[in-house]
Amino acid sequence: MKLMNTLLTATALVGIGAAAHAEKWDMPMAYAASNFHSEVGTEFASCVTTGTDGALEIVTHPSGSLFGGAEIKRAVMTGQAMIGERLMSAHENENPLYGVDSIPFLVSSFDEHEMLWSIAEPYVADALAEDNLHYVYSVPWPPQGLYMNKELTDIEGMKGVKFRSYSAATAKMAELTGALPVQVEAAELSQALATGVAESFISSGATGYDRKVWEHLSHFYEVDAWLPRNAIFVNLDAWNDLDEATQAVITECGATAAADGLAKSEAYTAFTLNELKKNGMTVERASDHLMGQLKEMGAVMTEEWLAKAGDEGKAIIDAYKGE
Ligand code: PCA
Repeated sequence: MKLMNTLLTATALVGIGAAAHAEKWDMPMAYAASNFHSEVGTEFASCVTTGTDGALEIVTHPSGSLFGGAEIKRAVMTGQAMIGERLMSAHENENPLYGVDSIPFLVSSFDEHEMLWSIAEPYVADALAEDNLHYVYSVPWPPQGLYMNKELTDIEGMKGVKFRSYSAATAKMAELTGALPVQVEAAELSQALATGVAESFISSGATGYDRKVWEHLSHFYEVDAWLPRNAIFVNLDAWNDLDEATQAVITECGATAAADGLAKSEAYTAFTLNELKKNGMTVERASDHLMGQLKEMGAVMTEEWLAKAGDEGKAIIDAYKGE
């Protein structure tokens, strides 16, 4: 009887121990499940689940199904979700450093962008820590181009056009070109185009492909304005509560995901532009005249960003230009 009791107690303790240690984290993500960011996030989640032998299970929720894009950062800051993915530049209004990847025409290729990011990453990680978030990894979107429902040869053509924005920089672009900005998450983009709430926007070929924009728009101009990033972050209190071994698994899975995400983003660039063409869109580089006008606007935005971002912003840009 005594032995029986001991066995029962031991079993109960093991049971309680496992229940107390196994955790499940829901990971809200804003973009379609088939998008490469979401795919990489799902692989990252299973890497953590496997790497911790199920002690920490991460479950992804793409398409803004758990929290819409605009709510994800706050949800993780406040612990409503322990981990999430968000487009950093959508939060430039909170901290200019979040918009370091959206300074027009500072970088136009993946290589230039990665060089800028290697300098900016620790600054952005510090900014996130001030917001009670631990930065895990991030992945760039392909270069940003202009989607229109008509031919665009001169910036004048954007006057009065309803322009979907996703960040402070995209809203500013609308303002400077005389377009009318309307903030819309990618998950609601098809709807916004179908109902005429938006009739143009700046984004990657990837988002145009994901949202089948050829059903509504006719032109994509490659202008390579910038490459914005999605970051994955953990609630800082939840992070600090993890043991070191679990933190190490998350960090390693994050490094793998970052490398994989970059490769996927690069591969997706040509693929998606081709798909836009195949589906009847005119895909071409913007004319020199239009590029010149856009770059003038970019110079104004760069000055404004530097004025807002202070010493840290200047340090990043100076280091980048000195490379
Ligand atoms: N797609 C995202 C952000 C940048 C991009 O290429 C979007 O349009 O919401």
